[in-house]
Amino acid sequence: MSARSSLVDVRNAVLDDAGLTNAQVRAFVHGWAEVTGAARIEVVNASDDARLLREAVDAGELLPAGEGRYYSRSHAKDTARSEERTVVATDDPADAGTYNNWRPASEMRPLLEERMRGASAGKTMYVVPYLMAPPGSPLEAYAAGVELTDSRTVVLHMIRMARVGVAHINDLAAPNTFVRAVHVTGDLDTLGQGTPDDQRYFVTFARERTILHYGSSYGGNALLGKIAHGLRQATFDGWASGEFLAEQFLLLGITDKQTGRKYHVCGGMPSASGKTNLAMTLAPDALGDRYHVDFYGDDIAWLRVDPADGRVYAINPEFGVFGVAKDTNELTNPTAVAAIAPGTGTIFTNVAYNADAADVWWEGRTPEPPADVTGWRDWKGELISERPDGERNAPWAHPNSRFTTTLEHVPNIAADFDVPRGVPIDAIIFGGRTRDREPLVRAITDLAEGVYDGLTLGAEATFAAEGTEGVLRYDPMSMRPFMAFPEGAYAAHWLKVIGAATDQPIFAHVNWFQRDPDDGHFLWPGYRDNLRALLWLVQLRNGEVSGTPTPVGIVPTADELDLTGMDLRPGDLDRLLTIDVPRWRQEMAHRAEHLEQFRDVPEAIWEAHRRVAAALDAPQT
Ligand code: GTP
Ligand code: SPV
Ligand code: MN
Repeated sequence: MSARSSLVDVRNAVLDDAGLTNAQVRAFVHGWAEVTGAARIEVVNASDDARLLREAVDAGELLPAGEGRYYSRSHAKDTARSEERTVVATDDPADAGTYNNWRPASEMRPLLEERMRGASAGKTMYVVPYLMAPPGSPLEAYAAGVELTDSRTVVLHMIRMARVGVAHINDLAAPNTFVRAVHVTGDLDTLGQGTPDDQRYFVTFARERTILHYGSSYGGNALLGKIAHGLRQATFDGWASGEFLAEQFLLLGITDKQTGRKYHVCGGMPSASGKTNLAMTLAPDALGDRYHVDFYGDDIAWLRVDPADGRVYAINPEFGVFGVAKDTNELTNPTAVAAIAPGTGTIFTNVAYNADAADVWWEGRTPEPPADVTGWRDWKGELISERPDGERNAPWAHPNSRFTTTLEHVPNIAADFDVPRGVPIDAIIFGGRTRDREPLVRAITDLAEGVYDGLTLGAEATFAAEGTEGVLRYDPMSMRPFMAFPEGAYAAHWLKVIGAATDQPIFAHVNWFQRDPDDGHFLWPGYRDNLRALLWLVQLRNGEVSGTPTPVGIVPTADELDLTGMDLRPGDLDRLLTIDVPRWRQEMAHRAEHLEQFRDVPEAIWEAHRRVAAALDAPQT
C-alpha cells in the first residue's frame, strides 16, 4: 500500500469513528487534507470542549484565568479583521460592487491553494461541522457548514460561537449544501501583515459557497462560521435565492409587564458601535419593574417574511458572543459581566493578564488599573512593571480585545432564543457613532426612506471627524465590511424582501454618541438608558405617542420620552431632540455623492433622498 493511500485510510478511519457519514463532506476533508499537508485530522463535536480546553492549557495556547475561564494572546500583528485583504470572488464580474472587493474566482482560487499548500504540515486539521441557525429553522438550508482549521484555539472559539457537531451535517436534505470553509493560520511571523508584501488572503467564493482564509487566527478572519459564512456568504445567498436578508444586526425583545405585550427590535450599528451593549441592556431601575429586556443576538440576524402572517421574522444564527472588552463593567453592562463570570468557560483574548492571580483586566473594567502591578502583563505579554517611563499609561489591553462566551451564560437570554421560526420584528433601527447632527432617535415610517436611511448610515472613523465638517465613513446597514454583492442590488433586495411584509416594521435612526460641541461630554449617558428611546419607538408604532415631525423623521417630544430618574444637563435634552437643519443640508450633498458611487440604485431610494432634501430646503416652521 502506498503512503498516500494509507493516509487516506487513516483519515477514513477517523471519519468512521466520528460517525461522519456525509460523503460530500468526507471528500471535502480529504481534498484539503492533501492540499494543506496536515499530519492528522480530528472531528470535533461540542462535547469535546472540556478535553480540548485541557489540551490547549497543557500546550500553553490558553492560560488559566480563574475558575473555568481562559486567556489567549493572539499574535501581535493579528488583532483584528483585515478589510483590505478580504475579497469576495465569483466568476461573474457583474457581482462586483463598491465595497465587496470583488476579484475573479479563477484568479483567486490558485492563489489561495498555493498559499495553503503544505502550510499545515505537522499540524492537526480539525474538522468542525456547524450550523448557523436554530435547528429546524426555515433558513436551515443556508446554515450548515464545515470549517477545517489548523488552530485549536479557533476550534474552541467556534464551539462557543456556533452550534458544533457531526449531527448538523450528516442528514442534510441535500448532502452537498454545506458551506466549505478552510482556515489555515500560516506563519504569522512572516506574513508581512499591513505591508505592501502582505501574504494574507480572506476570500469568500460566494457562488461556490466556499470560504478560504489564510494568514490569521483572530476573530472574523478565522472563525469562519461567524462573519464569513453568517454575514458575507449568507447575505449573498439571501440575495441569490431572493429569500432573506443577512445583516450585522443585534436582536432584542422588550416585554411590557403591565400590558403583557412583547416587542422585538433588530438593527445595525457598525463594528464597535454598541450592538452587544444594547442587546444585553437591562431596563433602567428607575422605570420600576415594568419592562424586561430579552437578549436574542448581538452581531448577526437573518430576516425573512413569513407568509403565514406577513410579518418579518428574525433569527440569530450564532450561539455565542464575541464581545468588545473595553469599558465592560458592572455599571455599563452588568449582564455582560455575569456572562463572563467564573465558571462560564469564557475565553478572553488580548486583554491584560496576571498569571499569579489568574486574572484579567482591560481599560474600563475598573476606573483605574490594579494599583499593585506585580505580575501584570499587557496584551503583548510585556510586564507592566518594566515599561519605560514614557509608556506607563499606554493601554494594558488591545482596544479590540474581546471575550467569548455562549448565549446560555447571558443572564437575559430569551427563553425562545432558538425558536426555529425566529421572532416577529416590530422595529428596525440604525445607529452609529455621530458626535453631532443625529438626534437621540428619529422614527421613519416609510419603507424606502427607512432603507435609504440604512444605506446612508455613517459613523465616525476617527477623531479627525470633529467639528461640523465631520467626515463620516458611510457604512450601509453596518454591512460595509461584509458586503458581498453590489450595493444597488442590495437596496433593491431590501425593498423587495421587507416590501413583501403586509405588517411592516417601523424604522428608526438612533444615536447614543452626540457630544457637547464645547466640552465634548456625551449629551446622553447611554447604555441602560438607551432603552428609553426604544420604548418611545414602540409606543409610536402603537399610536400611543405622536412625536414631532421633522424633515428627517419623527422625534420624541420631551414629555413623551420617559426620563424618570435621569439627571440630564439643562439644554442637553433640547439638543438631543432637535434637528440641526443647516448641518443636515450639508450632509445631504455628501449623501448624494455616497449613493452615486453605487450602480443601479433603485429609483425609490433616489426619490426618498429627494423628498428628504426638499423637506430640509423648505422653510422650517
Ligand atoms: P462588534 O462586536 O465589533 O460588532 O461591536 P458592537 O457593535 O457589538 O459594539 P459594543 O457593544 O461591543 O460596543 C463597543 C464600544 O462602545 C464598547 O467599548 C462600549 O463600552 C461602547 N458603548 C456601547 N454602548 C455605548 C453607549 O450607549 N454610550 C457610550 N458612550 N459608549 C457605548
Ligand atoms: C466585528 O468586527 O464587527 C465583529 C468582530 O463582530 S469580528 O468577528 O472580528 O468580525
Ligand atoms: Mn460585529
